[in-house]
Amino acid sequence: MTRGKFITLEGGEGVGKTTNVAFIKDYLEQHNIAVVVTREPGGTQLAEKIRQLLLDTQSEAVSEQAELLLMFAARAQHIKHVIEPALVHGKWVLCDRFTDATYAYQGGGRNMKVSSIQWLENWVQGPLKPDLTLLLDAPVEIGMARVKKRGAVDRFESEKINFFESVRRAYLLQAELYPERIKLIKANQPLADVQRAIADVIRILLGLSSGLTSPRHGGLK
Ligand code: T5A
Repeated sequence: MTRGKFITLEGGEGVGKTTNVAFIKDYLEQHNIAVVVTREPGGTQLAEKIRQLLLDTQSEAVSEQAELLLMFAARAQHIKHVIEPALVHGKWVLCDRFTDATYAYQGGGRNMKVSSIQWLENWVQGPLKPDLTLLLDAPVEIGMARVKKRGAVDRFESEKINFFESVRRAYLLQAELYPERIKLIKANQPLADVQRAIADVIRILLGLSSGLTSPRHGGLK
């Protein structure tokens, strides 16, 4: 059986990851692809409990090391019980955030050593890497305004603007380092334009397009 593809969606707070996961799922299913939609931190019972601990604003102060290790503990569980089994069975996995988020938030936002993240990535993931990552990018204030409209904020969303600027810079650095895998989508445009740009990229992965992006959409770097 042909192994499925692993697609991740990344970006700062409120850039539209969850909205567009639903769009991509529909798009792939229209092309008769079986898709498993999941998210990080989370995706299994245990990993969802870890997510609650990580996002909870009431808990005691979380040390940076504990935060990093909890992210990878959840990821180890998620890979073993959800991601790998789906890929092996030929399903495509569509994941709302993955390890690029760790480079962005713990590496960029918390200023933790990239070498520690790399070590954990190699240990937990082995050779597993996404086949495609869509990085939705928008100025921090746009994403935060969308998040605040939604109501209560979680532990990460309560951080200061500088934290999110560092997260954004770290994401853009990841995109520069891995241009083959990470495709940058401008998220501060109307949703229909964002989704046209996403569809352009997905078509390439499906082998339905020559790889040329319509300049009209201007969303793919
Ligand atoms: N984290 C995670 C780490 O620190 N390290 C890690 O390794 C990992 C994996 C998880 C938190 O954990 C941290 C990062 C996060 O802080 P989360 O829920 O996955 O939290 O992430 P959030 O960014 O908080 O998710 P959000 O749901 O807030 O944002 P989304 O999914 O990007 O945005 P979405 O789709 O919910 O859209 C927000 C609003 O904007 C509208 C939508 O309709 C919605 O109302 N919208 C648009 N409006 C106008 N124009 C557009 N183009 C729009 N696109 C969406």
